[in-house]
Amino acid sequence: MLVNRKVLTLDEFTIQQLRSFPHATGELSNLLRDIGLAAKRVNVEVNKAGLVDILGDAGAVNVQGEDVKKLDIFANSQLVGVLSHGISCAGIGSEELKEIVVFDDEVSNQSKYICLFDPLDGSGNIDVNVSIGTIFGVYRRVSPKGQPCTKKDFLQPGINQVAAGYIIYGSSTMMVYATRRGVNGFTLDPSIGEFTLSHVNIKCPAEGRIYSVNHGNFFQYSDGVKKYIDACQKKTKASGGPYTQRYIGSMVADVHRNLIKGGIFMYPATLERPNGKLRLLYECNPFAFIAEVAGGKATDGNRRILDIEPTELHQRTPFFIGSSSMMDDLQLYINEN
Ligand code: P6P
Repeated sequence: MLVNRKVLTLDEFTIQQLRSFPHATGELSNLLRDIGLAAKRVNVEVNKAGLVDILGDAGAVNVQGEDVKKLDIFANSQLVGVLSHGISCAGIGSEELKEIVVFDDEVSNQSKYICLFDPLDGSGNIDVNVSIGTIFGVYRRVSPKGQPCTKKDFLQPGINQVAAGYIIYGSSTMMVYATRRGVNGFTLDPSIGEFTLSHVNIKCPAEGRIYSVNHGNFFQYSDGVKKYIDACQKKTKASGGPYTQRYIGSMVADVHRNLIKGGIFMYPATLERPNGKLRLLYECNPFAFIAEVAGGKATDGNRRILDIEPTELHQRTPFFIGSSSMMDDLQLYINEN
C-alpha cells in the first residue's frame, strides 16, 4: 500500500523558509543544516555508547574543571569540523574550549554568523543511559565581514540571537530550533537518516504543573525560591494543582519536556554557587530565546536572561525558565522576600 505521507526534512524546511525570504543569502539555512549533520554523527556514537569503548571518562578535564567523557570531545570535534568547513560561520565558542576558535580563512571571514554551543550537555548521564543533548545559539557578527571574527562577536546579549536550538538524544533524536518566526521540532527518521518535521510551531503552555529543581540544594536557595518550591508542593486540585516534581539532571531533557507539556525549570543560585551553575552564553541564552519565541519566559530571578550583557565566555547565571504563568508566580515570591 502506498503511504502518501508528505515528510518535510530539515533541509526541505530550511529551503522552504529561505524561499519566503527572497533576499536571504541562505547562510543561516546552511549553518542549521551543518549543525544537523554534526548532530547525526554524534547520534550514531551516542546510540552505541554502551557497546564500544567510548564510555567513561576521557581522562581529561575541561575548562570547567569537569571530567570530560569521550563523547564530549567527539561531539565538540564534530561541530567544530562541520562549521569550520562550511560557508556560514566565522568562528565558534564551546563549553569544551577555553577560548573562542576563529576560523580565519578567506571564506569563513566572509561569513556573517558566529555560533556558541555546549556540544554535549548532561554528559554525566552518558554512562547511565539518560537523555543528553547539544545546545547552540547563532549570532550575526558585529565585527566587519572580510576580517577574522573577534571576542566581541561572542559577548552579545542573548536577544541578539538570530537562531537557537538543541538536539536531544533520547527515546528518539530530535532537533528543535527557533528563529524569530517560530519554534519547530524535527525527529530523526533512521530509515532515511534525515531530521523530519514532527513538531510544528511549538508553543509553551502558559500554565503547567511540572516543576523541576534539585531538591538536594533546597536549603541553599534564597527564601523566595524556597517559598515558591514550598507553594508548589502544597498545590491542590482546587488551587490549580497538584504539581509534580520532575528532575532528570540533564537540562536539555528537563527543559524540552517542560517546553512541550508546560512547567518550570529552576537552577537557582546557591550558597556554594552564588552565580548559579549553568552557563549564560551556550546553555541559558539559547533556551531563553527558544522559550520566549514559544511564549514562555526565562530570567535569572531578577532580569530577563536575554537582556544580560555578557562579560566572559564561560560566565554562569542563576536560571529560571518555563510557562509564563508559573514564571510570574515565582517572581512574586522572589520579589516579596
Ligand atoms: P545538578 C548537567 O551537568 C547540567 O549542566 C545540566 O544539564 C543539568 O540540568 C544540571 O547540570 C544538573 O546539575 O547540580 O542538579 O546535578
